[in-house]
Amino acid sequence: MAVLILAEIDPTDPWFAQLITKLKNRKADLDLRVWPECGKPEEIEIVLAWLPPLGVMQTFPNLKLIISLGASVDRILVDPDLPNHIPIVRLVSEGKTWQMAEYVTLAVLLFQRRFMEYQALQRSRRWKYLPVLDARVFTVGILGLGVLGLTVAKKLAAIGFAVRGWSRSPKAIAGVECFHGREQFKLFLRTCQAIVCLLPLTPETEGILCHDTFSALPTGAYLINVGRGKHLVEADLLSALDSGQIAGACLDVFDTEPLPNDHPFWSHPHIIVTPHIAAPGMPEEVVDPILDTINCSREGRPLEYVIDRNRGY
Ligand code: NDP
Ligand code: OXD
Repeated sequence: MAVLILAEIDPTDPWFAQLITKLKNRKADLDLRVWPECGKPEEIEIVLAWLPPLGVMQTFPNLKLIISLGASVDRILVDPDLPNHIPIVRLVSEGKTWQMAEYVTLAVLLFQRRFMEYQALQRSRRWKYLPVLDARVFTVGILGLGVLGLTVAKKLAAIGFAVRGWSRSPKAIAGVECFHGREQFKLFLRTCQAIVCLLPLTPETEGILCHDTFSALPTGAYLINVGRGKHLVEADLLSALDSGQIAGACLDVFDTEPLPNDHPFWSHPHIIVTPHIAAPGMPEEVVDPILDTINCSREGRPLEYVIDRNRGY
């Protein structure tokens, strides 16, 4: 039985090229196929999915498992023809978690130490001191305290930031002030100098980074969105930047990716754009969790990181 990589990708993409080589090197007997070269549909037992084309999964009658090649599954669940009895496992790896912690820490420090403003001053050759808020009072609010949010929160707390976190269910995390549920959302936002979106995209979280949320923050707060583009109402961010309610944003994910050439975010002086690179994980490091999951499935052992389709994450 075969494992199929089902992804709408550029065939020369180096991350995928490396992943394929490493999977083959580690497990020479793995019958690995890459869509659209599927062979006979009845031979496909496991799919490794990243931005999978819609409607394809249902054409594999013997499919037993879907492994997301990302931490998220929103682009898999969006398929209206997805067979509903197949477990979906998401990819969790230490390297991916560390990459996310690095990215967010960098963005928080850039904003707290006002580097975007210093870059603008540099361009006009101006030598000027800008006051900064001490990290202990520069409160960072993390939306989502899962695998990634929890690590990010702990790392920021460890380097001295005041950290708050918000999740669906209640949590107790040393050094992090925890809030949960819609009813505590505004209370959570009230003192955040920066917010970091590390939520999964679900019907409850879509559009959560909107005018109402920005208005509940202190004036001049910062936004870091590393969740999904659809968490953000783009027009609301542009208005909040115009009014000064939001002072700057660092965005890694977008409603349309790649970000269209004529999009206003590209040239906005208070927006940092990165091309969905916060935490891809290293191919050599995601091979183990993928092969372990394949083995568990084949040997009938319990699977880790199975998503709950009702919750959407
Ligand atoms: P997890 O599933 O481990 O954690 C999700 C967190 O979000 C949980 O704490 C959960 O609460 C919380 N949450 C979910 N729904 C709600 C809600 N309605 N209200 C409040 N809190 C909610 O996910 P990960 O940490 O692994 O990943 C988070 C997201 O980061 C991914 O879904 C993906 O979109 C994004 N990502 C982006 C990458 C990039 O490169 N830009 C790379 C990897 C991931 P609870 O704990 O109570 O269940
Ligand atoms: C992911 C991502 O979900 O890279 O893993 O965005």
